[in-house]
Amino acid sequence: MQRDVHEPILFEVAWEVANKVGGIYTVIKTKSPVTAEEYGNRYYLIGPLSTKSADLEVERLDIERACEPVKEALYAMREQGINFVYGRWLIEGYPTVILFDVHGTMYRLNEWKKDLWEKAGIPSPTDDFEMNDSIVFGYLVAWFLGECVHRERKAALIAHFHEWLAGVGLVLCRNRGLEICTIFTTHATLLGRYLCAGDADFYNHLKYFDVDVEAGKRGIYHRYCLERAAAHCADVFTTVSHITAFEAENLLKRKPDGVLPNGLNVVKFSAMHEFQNLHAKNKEKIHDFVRGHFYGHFDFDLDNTLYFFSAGRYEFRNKGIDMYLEALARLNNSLKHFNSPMTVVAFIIMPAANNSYTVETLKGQAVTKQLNETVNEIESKIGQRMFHSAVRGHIPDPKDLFSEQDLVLLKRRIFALKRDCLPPIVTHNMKDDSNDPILKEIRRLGLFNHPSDRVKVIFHPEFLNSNNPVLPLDYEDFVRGCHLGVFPSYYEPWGYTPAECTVMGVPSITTNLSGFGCFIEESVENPSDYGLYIIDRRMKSVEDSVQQLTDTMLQFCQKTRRQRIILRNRTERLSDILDWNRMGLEYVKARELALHRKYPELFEDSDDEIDHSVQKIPRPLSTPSSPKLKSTFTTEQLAEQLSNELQELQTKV
Ligand code: G6P
Ligand code: 1S3
Repeated sequence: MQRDVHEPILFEVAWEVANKVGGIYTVIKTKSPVTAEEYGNRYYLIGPLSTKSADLEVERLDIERACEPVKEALYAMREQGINFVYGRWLIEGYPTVILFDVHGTMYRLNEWKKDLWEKAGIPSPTDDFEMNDSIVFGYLVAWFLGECVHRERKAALIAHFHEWLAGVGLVLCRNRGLEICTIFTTHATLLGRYLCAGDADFYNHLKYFDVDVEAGKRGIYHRYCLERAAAHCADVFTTVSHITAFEAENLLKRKPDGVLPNGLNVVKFSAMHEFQNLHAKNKEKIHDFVRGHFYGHFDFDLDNTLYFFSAGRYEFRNKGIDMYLEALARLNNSLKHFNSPMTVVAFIIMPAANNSYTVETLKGQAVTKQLNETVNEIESKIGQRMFHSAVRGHIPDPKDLFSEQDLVLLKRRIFALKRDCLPPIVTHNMKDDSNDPILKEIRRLGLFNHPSDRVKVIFHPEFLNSNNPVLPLDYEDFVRGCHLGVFPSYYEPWGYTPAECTVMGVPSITTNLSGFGCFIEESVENPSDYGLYIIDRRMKSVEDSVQQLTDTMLQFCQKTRRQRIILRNRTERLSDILDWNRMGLEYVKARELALHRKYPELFEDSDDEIDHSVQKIPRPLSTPSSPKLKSTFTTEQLAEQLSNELQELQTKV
């Protein structure tokens, strides 16, 4: 049978469809508008049913509205007692979703486990609940795709599976010989993550690990088998970055066919200064928090204070928090040594087990709030007195404006600001304070928020939101208010955190071990001119990398306000290269390759690989240019750059 490869139906399968767990949710969600635009109602997202998030995020619809093969496939499954939600995900792009009830189908688990072992040789122990979920999910997906492929006689079908948790469905498609073009994207390898979190010299030994033994030692052999099988069964195998491609080739033993980097939905403001204003507005809110947190020791100048932060999943070594803290301690010494007027407040936003806020944290915000209210009250009374006097034609005597009573009230508020202890490092009561890796390291380094310290540390072990009683900001607004994001990751297949900083015009530090860092190195001629600093963690010793990080932060502290404003403008200008409108093209290429491999006779050309040629973004014109660069400019590029420079100058004025 000849299928139409020009208007295929696309199914994208992931555990994080309308179900937020980590970074893959961001990938699927932010990519949806471009894919929905390309495929229209031929695009279906398939995930597990999590009623908690589905109730909030999905508009349930009647399956009558689905296209014929999908509708019939779902009816057939419903007749067999399978429960699912069919509807639209309430996000930009409004894509159609099919969410299968995995837990409601657990009664089939043992039968399907046995089948997976017999057909694919993939073992599954009883106590790995995530693996169990992935098996039931995979069997439901393969069942559904099988029903569709038998009913759809015209269009070609593509199924794109993300990460090992969605891998069973892919393995079964291959095993059952379904006529579907399959793509598998791994966003991190299981073994890579485990090896890096330990003490392995990962990148230098990548070629030499005995993968089965290492997976066995860590109790993940069965998951590893599934991940490896999915990588090998796919028509097209991809990862999110070149560094993860290298890792996958060595650990999963298949060289990826291509790299599909992660994009973002870039929202551009019509005027450049708008995002700068947002920085100033949100920085004010962080100032409010800092005044409260450091009450009694608030002896530094907020005009000369910089906010640094690191955030993400709590993986101490993988996310480079060990390096961040060590470099902060060195920065503290340098700023003291140079008698710098600058203070750095360094935040760590990483969820860890806790029992809510400490009394000290709450008290800090309460006493400064009271002081603020008292000052406002006095201010209003002074205004009234001044008015009453002036309305009678008298110029008031300043002594009469501020009463004895006001003074007493103010003194009481000021006395309440006294405290015997240092401002806390951590905002919450930690469940295991003495063994927490971040707190242990801070103790070792002696970063205790002493008045003489020029670097202050605040660990907030919970993600942020605007209902937060002490730091009421959503994560995005918090990032906008900060000056520098610091993400010195050791293991980071992509790394959305510095990418998000970029689209918000906030400079950041990443490493050449993160997928994003490598992508920027390939695409931008001199990233630091754009406020993107890439620490070398690949070729340098740990000591040298820490020093490079320290020097980068120190140099940032030496910038004037005007230089920081210009830098933010340049950072924001880079955001276009991270937009899905551009990044999504790699997904298009992967799908074309999958079709090509399944139906080679229908294509004229004989290309059997993804073309990743990139054109580097040159240095901004306002930095001293290199002769090489001058000769590579086209007139259009020059015109565009000049118009950007003009905008920069206007912002400065
Ligand atoms: C933005 C605002 C300016 C403000 C500046 C502060 O650019 O538009 O009004 O002066 O931020 O920058 P800084 O780096 O000192 O926080
Ligand atoms: C993974 O999530 P993680 O933070 O566990 O996938 C993300 C999306 O592709 C990626 O950005 C990240 O580096 C990976 O590690």
